[in-house]
Amino acid sequence: MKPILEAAVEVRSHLGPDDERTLADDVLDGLTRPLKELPPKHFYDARGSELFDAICELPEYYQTRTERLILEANADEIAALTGAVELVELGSGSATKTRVLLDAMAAAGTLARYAPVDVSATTVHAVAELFAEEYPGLSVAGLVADFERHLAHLRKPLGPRLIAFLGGTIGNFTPGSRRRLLRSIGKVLGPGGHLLLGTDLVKEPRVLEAAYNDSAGVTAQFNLNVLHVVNRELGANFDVGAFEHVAFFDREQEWIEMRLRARAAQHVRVEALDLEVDFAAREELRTEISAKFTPERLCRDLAAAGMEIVARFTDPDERFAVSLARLA
Ligand code: AVJ
Repeated sequence: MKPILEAAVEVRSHLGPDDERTLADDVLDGLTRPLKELPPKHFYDARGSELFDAICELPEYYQTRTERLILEANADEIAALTGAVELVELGSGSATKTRVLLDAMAAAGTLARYAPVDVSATTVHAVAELFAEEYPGLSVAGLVADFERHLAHLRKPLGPRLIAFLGGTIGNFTPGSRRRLLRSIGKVLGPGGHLLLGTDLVKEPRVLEAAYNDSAGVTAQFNLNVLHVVNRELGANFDVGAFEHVAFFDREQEWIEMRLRARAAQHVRVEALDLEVDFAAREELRTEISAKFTPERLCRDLAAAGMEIVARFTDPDERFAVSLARLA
């Protein structure tokens, strides 16, 4: 017999054993290049996620609290403009931001489904349970997946869909992969769907650089943590203390770049890959780019993905923007 009610909470996983290979692949690719590089997604093990949460509380790091204020001020309008019945959240961020949007949709009387998408199964289960409990009658359809590859696995929309991609995470993507990702989001917006995109804005380099060189040194710990991840996961022997944190604003590219610089020449072995890597003294390994946007760039990137901006919300100092977009 068919159940009368859909299960309130459902979590599906699209990450298989193969996905563990990505760290190994990225390390092999990234550490054998002339300009060494590791993608920022590997920062976020349990300790890295804790450190990131601590970054969000730092006085210099304005992004998280600014975005939250913008959402609080405009969530009702976002709910009204979109008429969204479901919220898809990419990289399910902090519960507080999600709640602001869900509350507005509930108040508008449209809220039916919440779909958190994250690579961390723990995160997806936690937010799924949390919101199923807090919002009686809400159907929760979690997806443990990589939003760069698995968006097509989302359930069919129940009605107008709102896809939230917040926190400025889009900034981690280089211009080409950024447009590719936006295009793949466009494909799953569904009829009447909207994208809610959080982006940090171009501003005085002094302010930007302070946000990535905090005086408490938390960002430095966060950056260095990726070496602990590689040591643990791939049996590498990085001497973490032999590297130092570097972060600067590249004015031409309009992005913050984080690097780890070898204080002296280093020889590193990565057991799982049977790989030997040499660092010259002061050689740098790029660990993150965090793109900052002008309104024009944002418009162009969205247009390149077939989207147009419906509304743009910002704070009085224009530090951060939350843009609402739809297919053009
Ligand atoms: C989560 C990618 C938005 O780029 O500001 C914070 C990560 N890196 N401090 C950012 C981060 C260093 C953050 N994002």
